[in-house]
Amino acid sequence: MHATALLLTLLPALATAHFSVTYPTDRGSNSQTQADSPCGGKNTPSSTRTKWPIAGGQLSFEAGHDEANTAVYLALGNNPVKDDFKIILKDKFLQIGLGTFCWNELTVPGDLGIKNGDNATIQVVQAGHSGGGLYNCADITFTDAPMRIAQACVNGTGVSAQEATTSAPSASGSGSAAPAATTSAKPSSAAESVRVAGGALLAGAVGVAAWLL
Ligand SMILES: [Cu+2]
Repeated sequence: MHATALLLTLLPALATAHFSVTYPTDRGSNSQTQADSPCGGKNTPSSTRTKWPIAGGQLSFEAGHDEANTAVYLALGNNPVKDDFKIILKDKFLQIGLGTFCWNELTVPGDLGIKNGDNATIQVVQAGHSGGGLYNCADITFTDAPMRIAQACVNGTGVSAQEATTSAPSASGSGSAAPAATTSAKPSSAAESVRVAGGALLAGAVGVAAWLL
């Protein structure tokens, strides 16, 4: 009985995420379900949403892997499903280093017709330990109010971005079926990837899984 009680108290610590979005507030994350698209097994939008500027805003996550291919997507609506995460906020790049990775101004494409009060969900995707994706979502409400960043964020010591690798290991070792357009625009330089939101664009069919394999 004592052993069981001890085990139960340890479980929350063991269930920490592979990575987690820290701003805007995420839905929560759990390492056991984080591979479930689109939101790491957290399928219910947060009841309290972070107000986030229509033009874009701050996003930060805590990296628990010392390197991982990463991308940030956006889906509009109150409760988007997997196929809705088609807007690229940050094309794939390689996150390097453990700790805080952040953008103070991650730009949202201007041609989406987003209005004050519209809801949306930001999705951060990272490659998992053996191929496949890991997911974490944060629910937002867009605002046209001039937003000031409460506290500017900086990357943790030794945390940076590099060009995404295209040959991350896969679990099966076999090629994925019909990879999507993986030869599209290269990420910008490391410095730009961190500080400047690159030319985000709408993709008709985003091969989210393709670059992870
Ligand atoms: Cu992990």
